[in-house]
Amino acid sequence: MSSNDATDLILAPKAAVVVFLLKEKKVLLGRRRAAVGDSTFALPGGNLEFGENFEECAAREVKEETGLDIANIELLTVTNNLFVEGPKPSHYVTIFMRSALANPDQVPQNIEPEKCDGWDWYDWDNLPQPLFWPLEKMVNDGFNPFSS
Ligand code: 8DG
Ligand code: MG
Repeated sequence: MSSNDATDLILAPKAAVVVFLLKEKKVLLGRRRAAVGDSTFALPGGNLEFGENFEECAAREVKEETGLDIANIELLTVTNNLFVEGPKPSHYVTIFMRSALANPDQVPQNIEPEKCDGWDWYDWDNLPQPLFWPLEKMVNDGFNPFSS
């Protein structure tokens, strides 16, 4: 198949940047409203836009989805995820960042209620269920954003 084939473009892998926003021993999660991972708890984040670096994308997505300003943004790890459960398959290279709040007194707002039921802080040792499966897989594999 030629790389100019329209089917190739539609099914091309994409890059997403998602953020472990940490506060004390807690992480910020929201329950998704989406074709992929509906009703599961996930990190804030979204598609990397043309020309952005990972830190810029992390800060933009967190701001767009929660209203929060973040600081100390660092790259943690990358996973490769194929989503076949929805009506349209998708393939994401998911880039996981870590950050802190720019100002610890900020409170998350649910700015995109059509995409999320709401944001809250959850103890890393007592995470809500069900987690979005890419996150669940990392947790089951022993990944810890506090010690990475
Ligand atoms: P955008 O239009 O604002 O750019 O994107 P979005 O609507 O916010 O995208 P998203 O679904 O929240 O994130 C893009 C993809 O990232 C998602 O379809 C699958 C992948 N992804 C993971 N793990 C996680 C996660 O924990 N949270 C989020 N939000 N996305 C994740 O692999
Ligand atoms: Mg998102």
